[in-house]
Amino acid sequence: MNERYFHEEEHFHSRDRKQSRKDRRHAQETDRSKFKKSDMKQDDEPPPDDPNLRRGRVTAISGEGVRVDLDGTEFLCTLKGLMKKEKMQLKNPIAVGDFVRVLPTAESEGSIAYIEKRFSILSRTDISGKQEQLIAVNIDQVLITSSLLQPLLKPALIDRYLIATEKGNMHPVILINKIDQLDEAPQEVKQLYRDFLEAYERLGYPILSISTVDGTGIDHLRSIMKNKASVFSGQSGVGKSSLLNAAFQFDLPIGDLTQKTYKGSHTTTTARLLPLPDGGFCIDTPGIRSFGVWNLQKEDLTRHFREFEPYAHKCRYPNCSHLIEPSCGVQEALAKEKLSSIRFESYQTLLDEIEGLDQRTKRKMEQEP
Ligand SMILES: Nc1nc2c(ncn2[C@@H]2O[C@H](COP(=O)(O)OP(=O)(O)OP(=O)(O)O)[C@@H](O)[C@H]2O)c(=O)[nH]1
Ligand SMILES: [Mg+2]
Ligand SMILES: [Zn+2]
Repeated sequence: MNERYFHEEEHFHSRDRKQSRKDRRHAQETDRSKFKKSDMKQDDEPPPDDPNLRRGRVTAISGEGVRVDLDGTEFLCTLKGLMKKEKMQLKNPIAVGDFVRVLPTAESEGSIAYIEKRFSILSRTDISGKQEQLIAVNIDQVLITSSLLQPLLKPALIDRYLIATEKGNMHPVILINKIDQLDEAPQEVKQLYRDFLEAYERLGYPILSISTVDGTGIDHLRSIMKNKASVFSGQSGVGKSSLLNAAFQFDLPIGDLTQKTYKGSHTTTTARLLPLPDGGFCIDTPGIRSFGVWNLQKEDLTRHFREFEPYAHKCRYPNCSHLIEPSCGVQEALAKEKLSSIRFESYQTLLDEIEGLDQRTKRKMEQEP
């Protein structure tokens, strides 16, 4: 995302905020009920009653501006006079998938006057760790894409996506691409794949093993995407764009893997909303290096690792972290292989992230005689 563009926008909004404060003061003086209303969030308010506004959907965002589809024509738009809300926490006030009202200003140009309330949000923590970065909004399902071997399947990353998907009000589908490489994969990768399937299928997550090389699962993928809005997310090089090309004959650029690490080369650079030929939409996104769940809380972990619950009841301490405490039901179940060690490792990393490693060291010291 172009930094300069957003700095300009911020400058614009600071002017706009002053005006809106003035308006609010005026409203307070004249009508009490109006004052209360203006305290509400922007997206809870109805759209402005202006017959010149046209409804459209954001398809891409770049340094040039926001691309909005208005009845099949792409308009390049600016943000105007809105997005005061949650400015402090949100890195980007508008995202691919947003439904907006646009005031056309020239042929194929316009300004966005209103953003509709979002029914779902896929977001992450931005690089500074302090702001929420929207990846895509108003989508039904997240196609959490990984590959078997190159890059290696990473259950811990999948768990992060699963948590973000649930928090953001979407359905997850796990895609394991490059399944054509299963036969040639080292024994430990085959074992990881089997253990992964066993643990995550038992939890009820839909998993699709797929390949753009031999065509495995492509028809199935097309059928689950039909008439839905889906977003492809995952590391660079797992084959998100390749899958879209294979399923819908798109012509998206595909990157090479780096020879040493078998990681991707960040070929897709901006998220883009594409209509599907048989109905529905999809969003191809740039591959991520790491994924921090925005506003990750302990309750999220309890909800996500719900298979721990029956065993957690047996822990001696009601606030047991299941990491180092004695008489821990979860640890016992883990030792008896009733719980998946893949899932437990994920849990451990995420809890450390919430509490900080210091907390774990502190707890350890408390436990030691
Ligand atoms: N063996 C195998 N290779 C694949 C498969 N699908 C994609 N690839 C290869 O994986 C590499 C990366 O594919 P991309 O589609 O560019 O990956 P991406 O996830 O879109 O990557 P970014 O855009 O960088 O996030 C390319 O070299 C593809 O040819 C597959 O099913 N099997
Ligand atoms: Mg790509
Ligand atoms: Zn415990």
